[in-house]
Amino acid sequence: MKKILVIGATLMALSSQAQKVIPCLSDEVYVESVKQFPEIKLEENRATAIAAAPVLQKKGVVKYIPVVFHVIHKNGLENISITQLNDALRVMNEDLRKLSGTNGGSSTDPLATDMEYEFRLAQFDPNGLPTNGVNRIYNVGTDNARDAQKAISYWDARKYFNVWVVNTISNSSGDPNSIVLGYAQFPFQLNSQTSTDGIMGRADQFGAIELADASQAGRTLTHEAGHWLGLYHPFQGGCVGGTSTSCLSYGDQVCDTPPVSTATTGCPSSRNSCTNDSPDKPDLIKNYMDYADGNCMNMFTVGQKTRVDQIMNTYRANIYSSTNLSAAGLNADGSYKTLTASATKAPYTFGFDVSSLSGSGWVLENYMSPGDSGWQVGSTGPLSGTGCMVSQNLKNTRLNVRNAFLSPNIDITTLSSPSLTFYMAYARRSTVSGDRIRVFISNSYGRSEILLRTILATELATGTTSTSAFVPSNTEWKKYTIDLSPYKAYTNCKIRIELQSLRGNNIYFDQFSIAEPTGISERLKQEMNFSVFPNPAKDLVSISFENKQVGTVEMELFDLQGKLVQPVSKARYEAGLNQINMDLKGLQSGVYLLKVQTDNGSFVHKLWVE
Ligand SMILES: [Ca+2]
Ligand SMILES: [Ca+2]
Ligand SMILES: [Ca+2]
Ligand SMILES: [Zn+2]
Repeated sequence: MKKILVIGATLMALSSQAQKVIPCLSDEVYVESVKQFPEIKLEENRATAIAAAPVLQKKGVVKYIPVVFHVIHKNGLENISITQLNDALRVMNEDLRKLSGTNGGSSTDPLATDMEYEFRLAQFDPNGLPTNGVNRIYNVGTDNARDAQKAISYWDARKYFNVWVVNTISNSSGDPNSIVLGYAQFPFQLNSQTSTDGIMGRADQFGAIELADASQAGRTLTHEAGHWLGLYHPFQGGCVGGTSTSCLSYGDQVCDTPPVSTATTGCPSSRNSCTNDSPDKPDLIKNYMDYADGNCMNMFTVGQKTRVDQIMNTYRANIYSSTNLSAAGLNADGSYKTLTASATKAPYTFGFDVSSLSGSGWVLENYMSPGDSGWQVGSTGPLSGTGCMVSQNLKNTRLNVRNAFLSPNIDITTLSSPSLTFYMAYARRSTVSGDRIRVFISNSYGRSEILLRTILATELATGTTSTSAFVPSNTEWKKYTIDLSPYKAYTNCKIRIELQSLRGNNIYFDQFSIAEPTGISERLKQEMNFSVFPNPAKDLVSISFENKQVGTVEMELFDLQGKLVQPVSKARYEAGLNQINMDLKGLQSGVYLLKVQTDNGSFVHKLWVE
């Protein structure tokens, strides 16, 4: 049934000799499942009957499915980044939606269709708590993983699409020279095998960036998702199901996919492996459910969509129901529910002058260096105060180790031109040191990250190249500034600083700040001769400012939690001196922030109420 192909493996963590690549193990695992749970075969027959009598589905209704990635790792390269996981989702969604500008979108085959299914990282976990949709668990079960290892991390499969990321997958035949790329469980197995429902894939099959195997273009997952949605291989059973009376019950049980004798390999320009179909049509080489190269595949068919809609409606309707989406933090239209704004408000600064990060909201992700070469707070060499972040990178002997630390969620909507600043100090170990820092931003719990900046070793180096541990002097720190204005609507802004280690020396980080750009707001404040009197005040304050020319000035009073206490004024003011009074009666004593927005920018003025 399964053709095994041989390619020169370039996959990670493997020897360079040729390996048998098994693109998909779903059929073999299914046979094992039926042995264990014979009733699945009856359920499959029922699914066949249901799919053969399709009820007309509403077109144009996209079904959204919450996803959780379980990354089982042993601090190795299989612990892929959220950037790579997001790229994996991108490929699956592009393929399922036949999005224009992608491989699928360019298909002109009249049978090619938008499947109208889309995956979204979960925003809430099964307990309703915030999540970025990724569970990372250290477990040596990441090697030769199979169904048994799914228990290491699992969420209710009726509510989430479980995807397990592992280093290697065990092959049924036990052939040590074969590698399995992925496998899926069919929808009609759900009731018998709930806790293993989902797909498992090798870490290098996720997406098409970073550590991904470029030759598959991330489409191993598209293929496995196809099984999870209810599709078989077009070569299922070989040259059967090729007539109008047999196509719904034999082969892949889809009528518009011609039968295929054995799996397609590579990307042939044409192939007709079965000639007993009537009418005799060429194989659909580019079908995602065959085994052509990832870059070759580009279509699901109309018939496949009809089958999927039937099967999904029968077995998985709950997962895309609006109630379930809501519980996972999604709206019915696939957008994310608005999050409660973080209680931590910008302007925000943190100097790492602490002995431990606990309670600070800062989080370490030293997935690849659980020892002391990952990021930690340290008291050696800080730019200011008593501490700073340090990675004793000199001890990182493995290459491309990635360790990160993350800021708390910060509401930056309190700023008009949020600006991120921080300082770093670093030295190279030698001229080949290729370490790099990447700075990411996201809204809400680290999901859907955007890369803000990549800083290479040449730019990072502030100290003298040395093979002994680098400790910076005060003059060996460098300031970095990144404009966050494009993200100023983020109510839960999270910054992730990631070091990718490549033979360098120690690296230090201090004085993190998200605030209005210094200079600009201060200058504006000065130019306007902005003043508040008295300050501290009790019942009434007088605000005065000068306008160079006529223009709008808007003032709002916030408390330190960033909650709007009262709008103060929004009006056009004449050129020259302007004065307004603000009533403070009823305000609790404490510190307030007066946000002033003008045509030329904005600033925040602190106000003390007695
Ligand atoms: Ca068929
Ligand atoms: Ca044919
Ligand atoms: Ca410090
Ligand atoms: Zn398959």
